[in-house]
Amino acid sequence: MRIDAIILRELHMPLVRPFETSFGVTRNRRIILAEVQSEGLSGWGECTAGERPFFSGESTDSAWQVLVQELAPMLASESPESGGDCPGIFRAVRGNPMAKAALENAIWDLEAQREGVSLSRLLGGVRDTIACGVSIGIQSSIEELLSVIEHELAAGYQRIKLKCKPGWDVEVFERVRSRWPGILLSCDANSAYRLRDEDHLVSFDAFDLLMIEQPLWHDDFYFHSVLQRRLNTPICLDESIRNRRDTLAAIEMGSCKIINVKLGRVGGFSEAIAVHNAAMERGIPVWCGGMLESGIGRAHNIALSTLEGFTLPGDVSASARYFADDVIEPAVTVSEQGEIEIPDTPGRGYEVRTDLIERLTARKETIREMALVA
Ligand code: OSB
Ligand code: MG
Repeated sequence: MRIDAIILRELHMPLVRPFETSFGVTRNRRIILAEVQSEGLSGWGECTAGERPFFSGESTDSAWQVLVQELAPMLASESPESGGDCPGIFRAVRGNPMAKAALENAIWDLEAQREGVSLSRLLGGVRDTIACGVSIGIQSSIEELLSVIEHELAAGYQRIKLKCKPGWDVEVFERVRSRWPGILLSCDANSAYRLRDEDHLVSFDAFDLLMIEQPLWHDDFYFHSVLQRRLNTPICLDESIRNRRDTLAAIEMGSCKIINVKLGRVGGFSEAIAVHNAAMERGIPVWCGGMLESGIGRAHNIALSTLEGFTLPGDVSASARYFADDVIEPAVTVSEQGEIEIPDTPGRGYEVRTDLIERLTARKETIREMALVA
């Protein structure tokens, strides 16, 4: 496909409520969207970098720089046939997976539109609904948390994930479990613990958690394998898993029993499918993580979640939990059974609200192939 133009926009989108993790609080998202125009069609992708480099080394500003200076010019001078060509096109740039994913995923969206199939179908998805869970941030009190959980369970969500950190863990789990003994409950530490906390982490086994997500260092496999040998609760790796090789290493070492797949963290749909396949072949369940995405990234997460190995409820939930006004139409909604229905129209399956996007845009850059001067 010929690339006519790549339009990068940074949108400012306030969250409906602050989201607190062990690494900080997010109130206002600064989201980069990539629009790739080709032969009359627009493909859209989202960069899931955070405002500050606290989840990974990427941030909105670092990704913007790499997209404008390096990745968009590289893509604009190529004619990819499919999203699967993008990792090769971007190979010279090390790291920066979230920036790369914004462009690669836009090409997958374009490809699905050109083929007249849904993105889910193009990826090889096998489901027409997906199971949804919620990730609940650290709250100002346990009472407050209990009321948030009550609200999410009433809405139908199938799994509750609690953000945790030292000082916001066992007491919280005790109160939640005594109120709801049977729900699917998990926790996510975002690397808040160290090996000296091993006995403390082993005490989490009392709460019948579905998993403990990324308890130790963001880049570690070995010490997670040591911890996993002492824990009955499955460890799920998020931050550590950057690609298929990491997936193989983690499984072989016994660092985890479950994997969280995030499109941005692994650099786009190609690598996400490779991670999924490697895990599924080895009997390791995966689920789709979230990064407080706008509707574009959310639509992509929904399509990814339809692959066969996504057997656990993901952190993919309704648009309204994040934003008063989402950039897609219809907004993502979740049924009383806690499911999202997969759209079957060509491409991402949700219309892009370009007027709203223009209003939310704080900076914008258009990249075209450099005209050859005779
Ligand atoms: O670790 O899964 C995480 C949000 C921002 C950064 C990291 C994470 C998260 C979430 C929220 O848990 C998932 C979501 O609801 O989008
Ligand atoms: Mg996580």
